[in-house]
Amino acid sequence: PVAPEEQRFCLQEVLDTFKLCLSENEEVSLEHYVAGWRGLVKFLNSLGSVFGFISKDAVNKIKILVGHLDGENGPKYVTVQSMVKYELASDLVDLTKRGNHPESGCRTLLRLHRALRWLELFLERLRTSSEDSKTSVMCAESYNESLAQHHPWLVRKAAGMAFCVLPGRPAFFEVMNVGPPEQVVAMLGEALPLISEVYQVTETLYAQHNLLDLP
Ligand code: 1PX
Repeated sequence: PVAPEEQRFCLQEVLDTFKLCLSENEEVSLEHYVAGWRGLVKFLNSLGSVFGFISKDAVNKIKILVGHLDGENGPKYVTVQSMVKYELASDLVDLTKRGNHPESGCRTLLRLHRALRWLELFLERLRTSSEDSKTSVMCAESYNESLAQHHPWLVRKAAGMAFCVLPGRPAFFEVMNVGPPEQVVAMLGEALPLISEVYQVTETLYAQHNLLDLP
């Protein structure tokens, strides 16, 4: 049985949230960034409980960021730019080794930022894939080129095992609920430049402040 239309998850809507992230002056809205991740987690959960350990970590990080947004210094967390400025100026970031600020916005967002690079690579592979391409292979290749470099052996191993049970391309496109494959490809073509831009703006900001290796 198919769920009523309004309750069905649609990946297009999720990717659209990333559109809202960037303001005209190239600032990244933390609220929309977090909303985008919430949607992605929902999608991941719909793929099955094997991915639970991945979505759990993402949910954790989302919660930390929401905590900052809703906290007494919430206004400082409106954009990623203001967050970086505020946390650095107030010594709220562990810069070289883990210490008093294991839940800084900067280090927490960095983990999601690295995962966004995985998403970019994976979606690009999906977009240009052919009918007989394997989602598990595309996912693993994207992971190895990005996130894996920041993960210890055990996490890489567990991730690799989870990738193996990803549904095949037709079923995967189905869950995305965007329409026929041609429409999925078109949607990805529109969404990807926006995701790339959010990634690049954040990457440049973090590089400028030497924050790309936060413990
Ligand atoms: C059409 C495609 C849409 C797919 C949407 C899928 C959304 C995936 C969301 C993944 C979020 C992963 C966040 C991981 C953050 C992270 O790197 N955390 C590690 C480091 O954090 P720490 O606080 O310890 O410094 C943490 O150790 C992570 C543990 C969990 C394992 C992470 C494996 C990541 C694999 C990412 C690929 C997802 C595969 C989804 C298949 C569609």
